[in-house]
Amino acid sequence: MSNYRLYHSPGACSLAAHIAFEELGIPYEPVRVVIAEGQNQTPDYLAVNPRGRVPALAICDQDAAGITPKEQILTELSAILIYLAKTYPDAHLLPEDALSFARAVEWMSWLGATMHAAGVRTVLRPERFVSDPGAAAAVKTRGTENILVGYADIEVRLTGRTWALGDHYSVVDMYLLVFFRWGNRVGLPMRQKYPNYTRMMDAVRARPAVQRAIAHEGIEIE
Ligand SMILES: N[C@@H](CCC(=O)N[C@@H](CS)C(=O)NCC(=O)O)C(=O)O
Repeated sequence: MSNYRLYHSPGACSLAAHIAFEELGIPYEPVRVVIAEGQNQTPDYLAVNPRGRVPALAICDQDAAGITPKEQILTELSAILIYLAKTYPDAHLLPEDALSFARAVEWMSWLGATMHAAGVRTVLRPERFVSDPGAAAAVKTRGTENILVGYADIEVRLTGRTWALGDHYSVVDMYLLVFFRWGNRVGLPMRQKYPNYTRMMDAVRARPAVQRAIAHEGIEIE
């Protein structure tokens, strides 16, 4: 029995956690919760994560005697990525020194809050931001303008870098792949418009662990 169950939906932000598990090569059980089919709102899944969101990670530790299984649920992608990187430091999925670690948190906070919650979501789910259905199109238009500013910011920040944090591949690169895919999904010409971002994501996609996660989810990046 593995110690972990990762609840994920194909192509959702949970892809980054899925990749992290594949990179670590540790046993885990991926559990598919297909958002497009409403599986994130079933009583069974709401018992796991009452927020009805993915990813969620079930961590099944044994007590000191190794007998009684105890289970904890960790939500929020950034928290899960940090937990995995800290639990398996030999994989070097996050830097040790304070400033570089903070730089990773800076990236993930901005991706999660600005680019995801206040950005791509306004484009993919504008109806959630207004009660008047007639206003949804305007939310989507403004949201698209906002994410274009965000993608331009990413492109500038990745200039001249091998990976987002510099010389070392990290969970931030996995998280960035989610947004590269979403950019394509909302119709942005990612490959033409963002060459630095594309070059880095090509390197991420060349990794066998990333290819396994993508194949397992059955998704396309472009
Ligand atoms: N802040 C959360 C956001 C999680 C989230 O919203 N995940 C999306 C998938 S990318 C989801 O579960 N959406 C389901 C819904 O909005 O109903 C995190 O970073 O984990």
